[in-house]
Amino acid sequence: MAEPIKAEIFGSLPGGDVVEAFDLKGPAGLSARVITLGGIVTHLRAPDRRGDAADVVLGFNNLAGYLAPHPYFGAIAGRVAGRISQGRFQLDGREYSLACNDPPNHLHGGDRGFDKRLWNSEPLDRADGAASLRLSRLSADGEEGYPGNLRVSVIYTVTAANELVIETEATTDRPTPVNLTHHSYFNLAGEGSCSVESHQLQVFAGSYAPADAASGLTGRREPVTDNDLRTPKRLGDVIPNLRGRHGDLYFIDRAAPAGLVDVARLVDPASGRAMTVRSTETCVQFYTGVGLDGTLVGKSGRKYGPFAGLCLECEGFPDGVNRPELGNIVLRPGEVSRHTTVYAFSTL
Ligand code: G6D
Repeated sequence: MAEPIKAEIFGSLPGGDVVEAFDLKGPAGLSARVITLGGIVTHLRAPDRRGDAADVVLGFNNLAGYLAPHPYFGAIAGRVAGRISQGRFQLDGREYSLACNDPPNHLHGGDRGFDKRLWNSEPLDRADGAASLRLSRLSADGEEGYPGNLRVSVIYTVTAANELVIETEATTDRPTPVNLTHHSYFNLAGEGSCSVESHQLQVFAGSYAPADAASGLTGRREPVTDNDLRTPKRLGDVIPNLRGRHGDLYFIDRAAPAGLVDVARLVDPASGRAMTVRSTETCVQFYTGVGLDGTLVGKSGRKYGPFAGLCLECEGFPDGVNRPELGNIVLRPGEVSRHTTVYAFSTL
C-alpha cells in the first residue's frame, strides 16, 4: 500500500495564502513532490539501473524560487498552453484579445496563467492504493481575457509501475479555448548534473508544425526532416540542426483519434534511466531548454544552463482556436475535456 499522502506547508504567498506540498511515493522507487502553486512538480525521483534514485526534474527547494520568474518549471500551463498567434482569436463571432506575454504572441495562459495560480488540493484514496492527488480550481470568466467559467482538475498519480500519470478534466459554462499541459524539464542523469545532449530521444511523429523566429506557429503541417526523431537520436547530434536549437511542436502519429499512444522515449545511457511518454493528446512540444541561460540556480545548487533539461509538453494544437483544421481546442458547455499523459520510468 502507498503511504497515505498528507499536506505539508511549503510556504506562504505574499498575500498570506499557504502553499501546500504533497509527497506521492510509489512502491517501486518513483516518487513525486507536488505543490499547490501552479500544480508544480518540484521533485521527481526515479531509480537508475542500480536502483539508486535521483531527482530527474529541474526546479527549486523552496517557494522563493517559484515566486521569482522561471520558465514554467514543473507547472501545469493553461488556460491555453503554447502560443496563440498575436494573442487574438474570434469565437462565435466575438473577437478576443489576450496578453502578448511572449511578444508578439500569447504564451501559456498569459501574464498569470495556471502555473501562477493557487490550486485546491484533495488527496485521493484509490482502490489500488496508488498515491494520488487531485488539484482543482475555477478559472473565472474573464481571467486573463478568456471567456467562460472553467472548472478544471488535474490528478497526479504515482503508480506501482513507476509511472507519473497526469489526468486533466475541464468543463465550462461558455465556449472557450482550453489546452493544458505539464511543463517539467527532464534530465534523466539527475537535475543539475549535466546537459541532456548525452540523452537519446525518440518522438513518434512524422509531421510537425513549423514555427517562425518568435516560435509562433505558422499554421502549416509539414513532414519531419532534420527534426525526424522517429528513430532514437543522440540530442547532441540533433539539437544543432533544429530551428534556433529550440525543438518543435509535433503531431503525434496515432492510428485512432482517441486513446493513449506512445509519444516519445527518452534514454540516458549512462544511468540506464528511460522515460516513455504516452498521451491521449494530439501534439507534443519538444523544447530543448535552449533558453536556460545559467541565471537560475536549482535544487542541487548548480546553475541551469542551456539544455540542462528538456520538455515534452503533451497538448492539443495551441493555436487551434485560430486553426481548428490543425486541432480543435474549443470547449463548449455540456462537453467535458478529458486527457491523460503518462511519464513511465524504467531502466535499461
Ligand atoms: C520557450 O518556446 C518555448 C516554450 O515552449 C517554453 O514553454 C518556454 O520557453 C518556457 O518560449
